[in-house]
Amino acid sequence: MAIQERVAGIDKRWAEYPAEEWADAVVASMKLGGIDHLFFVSGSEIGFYQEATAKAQELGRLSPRLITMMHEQTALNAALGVAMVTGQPAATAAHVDVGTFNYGAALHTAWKGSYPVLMTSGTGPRAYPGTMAGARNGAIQWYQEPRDQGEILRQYTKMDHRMEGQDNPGLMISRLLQVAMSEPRGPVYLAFPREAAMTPLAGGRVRFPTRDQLGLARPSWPDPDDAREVARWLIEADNPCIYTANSGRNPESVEELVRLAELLAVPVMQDRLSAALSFPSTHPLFGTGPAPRDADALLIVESTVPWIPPHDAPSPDAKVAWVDVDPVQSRYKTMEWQADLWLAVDAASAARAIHDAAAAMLTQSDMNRIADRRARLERRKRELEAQAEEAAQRAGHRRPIHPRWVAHQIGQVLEPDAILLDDALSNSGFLQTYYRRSQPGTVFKSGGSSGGWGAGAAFGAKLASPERDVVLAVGDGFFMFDNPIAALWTAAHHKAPFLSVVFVNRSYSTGTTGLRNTYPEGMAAEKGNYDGGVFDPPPDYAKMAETVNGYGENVRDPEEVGPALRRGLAAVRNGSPAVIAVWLPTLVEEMNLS
Ligand SMILES: Cc1ncc(C[n+]2csc(CCOP(=O)(O)OP(=O)(O)O)c2C)c(N)n1
Ligand SMILES: [Mg+2]
Repeated sequence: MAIQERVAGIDKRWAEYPAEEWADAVVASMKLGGIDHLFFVSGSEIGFYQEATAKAQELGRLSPRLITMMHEQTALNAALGVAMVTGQPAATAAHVDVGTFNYGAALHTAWKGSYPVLMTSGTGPRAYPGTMAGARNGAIQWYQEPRDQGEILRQYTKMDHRMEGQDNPGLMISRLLQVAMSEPRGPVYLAFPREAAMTPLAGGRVRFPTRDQLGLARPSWPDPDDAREVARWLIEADNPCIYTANSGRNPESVEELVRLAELLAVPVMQDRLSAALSFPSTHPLFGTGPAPRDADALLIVESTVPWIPPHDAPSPDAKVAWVDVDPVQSRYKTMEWQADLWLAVDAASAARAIHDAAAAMLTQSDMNRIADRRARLERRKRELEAQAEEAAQRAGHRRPIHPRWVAHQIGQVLEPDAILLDDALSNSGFLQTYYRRSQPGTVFKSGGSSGGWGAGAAFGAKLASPERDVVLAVGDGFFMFDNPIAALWTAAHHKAPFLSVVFVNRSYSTGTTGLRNTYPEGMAAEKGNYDGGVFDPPPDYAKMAETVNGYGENVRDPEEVGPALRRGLAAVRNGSPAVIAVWLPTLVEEMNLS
């Protein structure tokens, strides 16, 4: 019996969609589930995606846009870029086990960064030749079948599935997307055999529930007693502070956190590893707080590592409240944090509830104390900004160029709504000091620890927000991990150009400053032998842009940094990807300079 006859009418709330084979149902369900882009790297068994999307385009049916990509890691990072900017899922398609392996370290980023992406790959056909549509028809297919394809990446997914004969294909996509999009969000994987994808649907119609018909759970509200308790700790404290990192992944949380912080004049510190801007960096309360060990009431808001124990840990007398949809961080293994209250809620609801509880209990004397603190923190912010500006101006005179100056100049050229991707590693701190970002959704980091994220994610971000500038600030080592030519080609070809600012120190901090920190008295440091940490001379990053008819420039003069960035942005606004490679001292030289 054909599948359509089996599923038709199972649930009358499910709409009917035109589909001649399973692949048609799958692309329709993807689109209905919020997927606009399918990042595709070719393989003989995944031609069904090309056929289904081409057919949908021609017949005006629902389907994501198929985006031709040149490398699977770039494809997955591009999907992460779309998800990070839109909050909606994106999908990838790769070739059998080998393409799945090529997703590579982007799998780590997808998982640790909680991106709701649908990763797929075809499987090597295994049906006996001629017995069904999609069956084996080439010698290579005998090589392609692993014992269990999902096993390759299972520990980096919330759920994985191999599409099989008893499935309703549209339902399975909706279900995978429901899981990916429900908090804590995360990647899901589908192994899609060609034989399954090409299964005919009798009658040319199929029924399935959409992702939203299955439903996404709504964020919960904290217990009002808990909200009052945290409000009381923050009000009574002399030195309270909010420590955040990733809450800005939901842009709505930023406004709620600002309201709470302003009501009580609580400063907000954002971790350097933050996946998104969680608080406006220009706000007087931003960056003016105490270190965790000096605070007496700490509100941790979606931060994975708010301090390094034991040295930086809060005092035993301090009150600690920890807000996260998964506050015990079940995706991470060894965690030794302690808190007085764990609140399993999202940042926006928690901030709103604590704000409302606090507003109802503030006394006049509380408000006077808070006003004093506000004035003190505003003064502190002005001092910090003046010091940072002075340091930047001094750095601006140094030859060779100081990375602090590059970060400062990036801050000067960004439009308020520009999207900045920070993959600048050892220079990320400078970037945070100078980027001056106030709008939610204007700064992102990978959310994981893998190199290779930036250029693919920047392409995805631009594809999803064509009207905004997208700027990638990236270490020269990580830029090479990005598959730069593949990413730049896709940016040029699909008219989604971004500006890459490469910090050319010809070094890995891991293998230079990191090595010296690990072996301060070691032979390598004593002799200045940093083999393994320095790659000098480097490839010409600017020429990489030229290989795809983009704009590239090497900059060695501090006065040229700003003008070069503006030329790069102009090129990008004219439709070409641009690479501005700024030459710095190597990190070995920098250790002796500063
Ligand atoms: C895939 C991957 N391989 C290796 C590392 C280890 N690693 C962390 S930082 C770093 C150095 C990156 O160099 P670069 O991008 O030039 O930045 P810099 O250290 O110069 O600031 C390396 C190799 C990693 N994070 N990811
Ligand atoms: Mg480097």
